[in-house]
Amino acid sequence: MAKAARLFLGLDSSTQGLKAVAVDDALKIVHESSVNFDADLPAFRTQGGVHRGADGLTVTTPPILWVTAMDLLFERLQRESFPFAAVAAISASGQQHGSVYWKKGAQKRLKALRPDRTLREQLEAVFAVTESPVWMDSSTTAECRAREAALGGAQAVANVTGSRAYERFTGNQIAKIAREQAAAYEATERISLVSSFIATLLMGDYAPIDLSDGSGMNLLDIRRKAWDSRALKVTAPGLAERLGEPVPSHVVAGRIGPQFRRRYGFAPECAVITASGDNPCSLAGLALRRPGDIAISLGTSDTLFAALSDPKPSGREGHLFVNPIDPAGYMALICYKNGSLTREAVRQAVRAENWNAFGALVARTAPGNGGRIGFYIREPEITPPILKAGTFRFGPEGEPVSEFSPEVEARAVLEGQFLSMRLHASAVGIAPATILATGGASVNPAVLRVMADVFGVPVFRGDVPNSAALGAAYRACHGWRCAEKKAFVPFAEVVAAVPGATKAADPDAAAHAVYTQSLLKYAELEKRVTACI
Ligand code: 5FX
Repeated sequence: MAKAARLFLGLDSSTQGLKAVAVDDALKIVHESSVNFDADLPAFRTQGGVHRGADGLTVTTPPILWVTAMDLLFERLQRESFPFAAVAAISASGQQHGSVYWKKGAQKRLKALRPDRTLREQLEAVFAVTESPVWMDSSTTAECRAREAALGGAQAVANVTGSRAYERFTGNQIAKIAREQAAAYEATERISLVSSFIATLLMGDYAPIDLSDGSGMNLLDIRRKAWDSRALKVTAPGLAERLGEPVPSHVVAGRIGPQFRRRYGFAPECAVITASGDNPCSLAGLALRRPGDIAISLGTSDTLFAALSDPKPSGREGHLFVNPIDPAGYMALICYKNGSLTREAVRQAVRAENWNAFGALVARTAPGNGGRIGFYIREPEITPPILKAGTFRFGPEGEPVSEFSPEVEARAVLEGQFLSMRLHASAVGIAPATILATGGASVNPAVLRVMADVFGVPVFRGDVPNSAALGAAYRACHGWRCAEKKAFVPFAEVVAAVPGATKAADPDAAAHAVYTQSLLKYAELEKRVTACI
């Protein structure tokens, strides 16, 4: 590839693989590379990057797999003649909530990493826990209930940490390890998140946890931006020293370590910008630049995220994190399990042969669907928590009905999903001004029309593949610019050159007014649905 002037490298250690995206000074992508855990590292026998326990709840990945993937990714970059020496700064994204337990003596090993050997050869024996719990794990219900009981309930936990106690959140995972594997916990010198773990490998020394990914642990006071001593205490003994101090996401964590310098040819001054979680990095990668810009990713699961300044923690729904690109602000994340697969199941049930035919069905009904509302829970839902699957349909007077006509059914699934998003987004303080729709279903005009009308704001469309790795690269550039200027540079200035997305739908005021009425009814019915199952 052509010799680049100055590059910024972003890595993303996700559930299924490890990716690298390099951008130039103008934030244009100049190189991409990746490793898939199942296909490229079959010896670890992962499926979708994870090992599942016999209980159906435990989900883990060996940290040595992530180490081996780093060796392989950098070998690939080297083979592709990637110009390591041109990298001014590097940062990483990691799947949120996963944790790594470094054994006593590991820091010494990290500092003594040799360039003539792989990381794997040198780090095989440094983990106190050889299977790291990841975000898909849901085996810590007992720890969650104990946390909420000790700290005054779900709302009290959310008020401090930004989320009620969730099984996958790292504090609850640490509590389980301290209880079930007491000797391993005792032998642990440091705990990293997946993000800070990748930065640690890059630096050859412990990298700090950033405030944004650190908000996904049920341990951080998101307003004071420090570990909450009560939350630490109910988790495990001696936790503060094992976590280290959390830092803002844009700060320089250190320089690239000697192993990477000498093995691959990085410049000694190459900065490692503090790593963060995949959702925080995606917020950066989507380059949401004005307050009120929110993104809705329509994929297997649907995710809504937004930057906001006045968060309202909820003991029922959503997560609030410190904002990764503006340490004075916050970001909200609302996850839905019933996304594209549920829309697809309804499309098939109404016998629409493709999404155009589905759109034509939707167009046969009016916004508001004559007062009919449906809940399509194919998978146990996260928002709101609905553990039992089922379809719940209600007529204009709120009376349960057993079926809708195909055109009413087609509209009902879309309206139900977006009314839920509007309701739960507003509950945590999100007031959208624009929506960026991404993901597979964002190509569908019928979907975007209902979205624009329900929220009453313009919808833009723009798919950003690998938004987490790209966001890590943008954040590397942001952190580097802040360090160069010795002052915080607004992220919007850094991404000013990134082309904006195209507008796909403007809201219709009359339709929006109808949906504002529907929302009241929807909220009532949602209470009934969640109460009866
Ligand atoms: C967010 O809270 C999640 O658990 C997931 O989106 C993971 O971050 C996926 F890696």
